[in-house]
Amino acid sequence: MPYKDLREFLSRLEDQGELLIVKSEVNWDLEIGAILRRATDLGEDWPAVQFDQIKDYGEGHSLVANTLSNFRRYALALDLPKDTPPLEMVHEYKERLRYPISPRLVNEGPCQENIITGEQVDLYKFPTPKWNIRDGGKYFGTSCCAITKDPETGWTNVAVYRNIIHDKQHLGIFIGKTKHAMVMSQKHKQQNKPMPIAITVGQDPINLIAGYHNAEAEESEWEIAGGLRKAPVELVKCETIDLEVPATAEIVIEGEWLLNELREEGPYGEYSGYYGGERAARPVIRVKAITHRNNAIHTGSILGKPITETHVMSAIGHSAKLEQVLKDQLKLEIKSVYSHPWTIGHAVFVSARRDILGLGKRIAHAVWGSRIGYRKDYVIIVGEDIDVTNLGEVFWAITSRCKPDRDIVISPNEPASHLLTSLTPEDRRLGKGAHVVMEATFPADWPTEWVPKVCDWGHIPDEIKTLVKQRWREYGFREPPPSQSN
Ligand SMILES: Cc1cc2nc3c(=O)[nH]c(=O)nc-3n(C[C@H](O)[C@H](O)[C@H](O)COP(=O)(O)O)c2cc1C
Ligand SMILES: [Mn+2]
Repeated sequence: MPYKDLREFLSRLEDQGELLIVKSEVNWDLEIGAILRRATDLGEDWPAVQFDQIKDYGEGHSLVANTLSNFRRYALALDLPKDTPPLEMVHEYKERLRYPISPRLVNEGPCQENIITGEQVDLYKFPTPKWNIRDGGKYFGTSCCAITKDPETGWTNVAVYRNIIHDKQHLGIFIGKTKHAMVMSQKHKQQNKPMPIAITVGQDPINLIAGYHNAEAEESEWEIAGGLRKAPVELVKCETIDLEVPATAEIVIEGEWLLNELREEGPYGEYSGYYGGERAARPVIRVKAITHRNNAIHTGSILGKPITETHVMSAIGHSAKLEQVLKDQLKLEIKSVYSHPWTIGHAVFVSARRDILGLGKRIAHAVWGSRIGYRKDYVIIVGEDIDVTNLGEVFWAITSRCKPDRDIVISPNEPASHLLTSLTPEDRRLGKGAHVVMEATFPADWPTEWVPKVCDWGHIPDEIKTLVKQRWREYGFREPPPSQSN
C-alpha cells in the first residue's frame, strides 16, 4: 500500500485533487454538516473536506469527512487507479477476501502519543459537530471502529456503530440486535462483567472498510483488513483495557459498556436518507481513557440521502461479499452482482443466464439465506446483457421483461432492519418486513423464437459497425471516451 495511515492517505487524496482543506473558521454547530451536505447533494465530483479551523477549538484540531464518498476515493483507498469501474473494484475486493492476513502486535504506536485518564477525560475537547438539525446530540463516533472481544472464544470484532456524547465521560452506542458487539455484550452480561470496548476515530480507510464488512461470526475484521491492504494491521495494547487498537489511529477511546445503564439516544441523519433510530434508551459506554496522536485528526461520516460514504461502501463491499457467496461458494451461474448506491444497501441486482429454469429463485433464496443478504429486501434478476451498475438499464429490463403477476414473488414476514422507513414503527421495533424477488428476464421456458430481439448498437453487423466507426470523425463527431467506444 502506498499509504500507511490516515495522514498519508489524505496526502494522496490531496495530490489527486480529491481533498479540499478549508482554512477559514467554520462552526461545529450545523455549519460543517451543511457544507458536507451541499457537497454531497451536488454530486460525486466534490472532494473530501478537511476543516483546520473549527470554532471554539483553535489550532491543532482538524476534522475530515467524506473521505470515501465517491468511487474515485474508494479506488484510491484500495490502491487501484482512481477511474477503476465499480464492478472491477467488486472483483478485486472479492479476490482479496480470499487471502486474509492476521494483525501484528507492535510495542508502541503514535495513537498513544498522548494519554488522558480518569478525571482528565473530556470528550468535549475534540471537535465534534452537531451534524444535522434534528440529530439528538453531538455524534462523536460516525466514522469510527468499535473493537470488542468475545468473552468465551477470544474472537475480536471490529465494526462501525454510531456514538453520541452523553457527557464528558460517557458515550451512547446505537447498535442492531444481530450485530456482533451486541451479541458479545449479552455474553458479558451473563457473566456479570462490563464489556471492554475501544473506539478508534481517524484511521486508515481500509480499517473503516473492514469495520463495515459483514464478516461472519468468529471471523475477525482485522484479518479482512489485512487482506484488503495486503499487509498486516499493526495493533498496540490499550492502556486501561485488555484490547488492541491500530497503532496509527488518531484518537482511541478506551471504555466499558455498562451492564445496567441505558440513556436516551437518537435520532440521527441515517444512511436510509431519513432521520433514523428515534430517541430511545440505549447502551452506555463509560470512558476510562482517551489516547491520541499529536494534532489528532477527527474523522466523521455524513450520512443521509444518497450518495454518501456508506452507499459507496455498500456498493463495493456488499456486492463483493454477495458475489463470493453466490458464485464462489454456491457456484450459481451468475455474471455480476451489484448493490447500487441508490438502493441504500437494501437491494441487489444480479445478472444471470435467462435459460436455466428456477435460477432466479435460487439466487434470491441464497441471498436471503446469507448474513450479508438477509436484509437485501429487493432481489432483482436481470439478463447477462444488462449492466447492473446502470439503474436505467435495470429499470428497462424490469419494464420490458418482468410481468408482475408471473415474475414478482413477495415473501411476507421476513427479517427487516430497524431503520427501514417503509415499515410502521411497530414493525420496525419487531424487525418484521417483507422480501421481493423480481425476475426481469424473459422466462427460461420460452422458446428462442418468442424472445424479442434487442434493437441496439450490439445487433448491427460487424462490417457496418467498422465502417461507421472508421468514418465517425469524417461525419463530424468527436471520438467517444475509450470506455464507451465498443
Ligand atoms: C458510517 C457508518 C455508520 C454506521 N452506523 C451504524 C450504527 O450506528 N449502528 C449499527 O448497528 N450499524 C452501523 N453501521 C453498519 C455496521 O458497521 C455494519 O453493519 C457492520 O458490518 C457491523 O459489523 P458486525 O457484523 O461485526 O456487527 C454503520 C456503518 C457505517 C459505514
Ligand atoms: Mn463482525
